[in-house]
Amino acid sequence: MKRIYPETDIYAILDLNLSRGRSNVEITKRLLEAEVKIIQYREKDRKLGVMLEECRAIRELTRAAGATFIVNDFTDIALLADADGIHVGQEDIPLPELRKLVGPERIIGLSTHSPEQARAAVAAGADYIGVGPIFHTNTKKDAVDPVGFEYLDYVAKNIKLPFAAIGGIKEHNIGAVAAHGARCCCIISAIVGADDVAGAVRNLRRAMREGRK
Ligand code: TZP
Ligand code: MG
Repeated sequence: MKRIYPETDIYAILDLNLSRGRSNVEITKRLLEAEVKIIQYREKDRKLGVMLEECRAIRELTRAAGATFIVNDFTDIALLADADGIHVGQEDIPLPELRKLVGPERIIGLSTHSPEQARAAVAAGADYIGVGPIFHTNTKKDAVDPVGFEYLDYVAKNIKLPFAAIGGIKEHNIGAVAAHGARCCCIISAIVGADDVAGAVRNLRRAMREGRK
């Protein structure tokens, strides 16, 4: 069965380094309490065995809660943990090749930074795209320069795929991102770095609703 990329407002990405001593499983529980419907596992330098174990635990929790689970970069871990999908960047395995590995049913997400990349993502069969970085972020060390609202406006107007705005999105600026047409925002530090993770999600949602008006 084709996995569903849900229509939702917040897409949370896990990051152990920013989680203030709490495990990815612990943060996942807080996110699910807050009814977050998409969670991505994005660890770059943990042991593969540890990643698999964590992803299996997160898979069980997200499945029980009816949430979508995406794994960044590691196709082997995504398949072994039965994640709903995989998220990759522009310099990773090209989409047609990736599709051969993950099959037609799993979700493929692709990070994009320009109108050309968005159009290419549609042509290559992405199920959703990341759009950003909208603002400066310290979370991703090799992030390209912020694309600002111009690219977001382009996607909101011209691209039919679901998309999530990403990069430096916080409570004080998420309203503006929503006002520029982002129905879903992808967030790391402002969520996993918060003392009260569920409270941070609530506040982000409220600010997003205000921005849409
Ligand atoms: N891709 C583009 S920006 C980014 C990623 C993974 C990091 C977003 O993290 P934050 O903390 O929400 O700025
Ligand atoms: Mg990548």
